[in-house]
Amino acid sequence: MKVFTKYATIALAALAFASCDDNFEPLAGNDTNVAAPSAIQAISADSLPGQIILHWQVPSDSNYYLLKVKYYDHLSGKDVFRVASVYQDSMLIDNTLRKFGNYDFSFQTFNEANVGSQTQSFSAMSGRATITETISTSTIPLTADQLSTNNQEPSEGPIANLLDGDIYSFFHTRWSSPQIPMPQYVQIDLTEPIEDFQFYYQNRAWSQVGPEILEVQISNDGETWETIKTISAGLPSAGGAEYTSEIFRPGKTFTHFRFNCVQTYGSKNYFNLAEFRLYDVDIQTYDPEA
Ligand SMILES: [Ca+2]
Repeated sequence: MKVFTKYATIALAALAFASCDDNFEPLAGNDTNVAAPSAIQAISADSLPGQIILHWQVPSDSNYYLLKVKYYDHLSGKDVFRVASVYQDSMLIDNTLRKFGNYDFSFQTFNEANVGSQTQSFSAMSGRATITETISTSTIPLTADQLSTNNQEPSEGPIANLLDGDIYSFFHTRWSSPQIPMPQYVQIDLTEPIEDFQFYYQNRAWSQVGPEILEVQISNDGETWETIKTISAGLPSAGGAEYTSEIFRPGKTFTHFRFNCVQTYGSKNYFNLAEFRLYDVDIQTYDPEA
C-alpha cells in the first residue's frame, strides 16, 4: 500500500512538471513531522538577450523532490512560478526585458511530503532583447529618361537597354575612339527621395566587360556626390552573371544615385551591362525594450 501511494505521488509530480505555471498542485498535505529538505546552493545567473538563465548547485544529499522558482513576470503582470526536478541545475527564463530592471526570484525546495525548505532570494537582470527588423523590397520603376552616363558609346548600347528586361540587349560606354579613362557611371535621377536601398545588375551576356571596382554614390542635387561604399570585391566577371548588392542604409534620403565604375575586369576604358535595377528597401524595426 505504501508503495502504491508513492507511485501515485510520483504520477502527481509528473503532472505538476507537465503543466508547470498554472496548475501546480501540492503533492500531499504538509506533514510537519517530516524534516525540511536541503536548499539549493550557489545560485547564479546569466543575462542573455531577452532571457535569464538561472544556475544553482544541487545539494550533495539531493534530498528534495521539486524546486519551485517564483518571480514576477513583468510582461504578463503576474506572479508566476516554474518547477525544476532534483536532476536539473539550471532554468531558462525567457521573454524577459532589460528595461524592467531586476527580476526577483525566490527559490524553495520541496520534498515528497510537500515540506518546503527556507526560501532563498536572488535577483538578476535580463540582457537587452534583440531588435527585430522586417525588410521589404520593391523595384523602383524607372524610365530611360531618368538614366544618364558620362560616356555613352554613340554607335550602340543605348542606356535604355538597361531597363528593357532583355538580357541580350546591353548598355555600353564608349569603346570607339576617342576612349576616355575611368571612372564612368550610370546615373539615376529619382522622382522622389529614397533612403535605404539596394541594386541589381546583370553583366552583358557575351563580350562582357563588367565592373571590378564600383563606387556607390548618392546626391541630392546631382552635383555634389557622396561615396557611401566602394565595392572592390565580389563583383561578377562572367558573361550574364548577376549581382545583387547588400542593403545600403545611408542614414539620409537622396534623389540621385550613381553606379560609378572605377575599374573593370581587364582594366578597359569602357564597361557594359545587360540590365540594371534599383530597389527601395523598407525596414521596419521593432524594439521590445523601447
Ligand atoms: Ca537589357
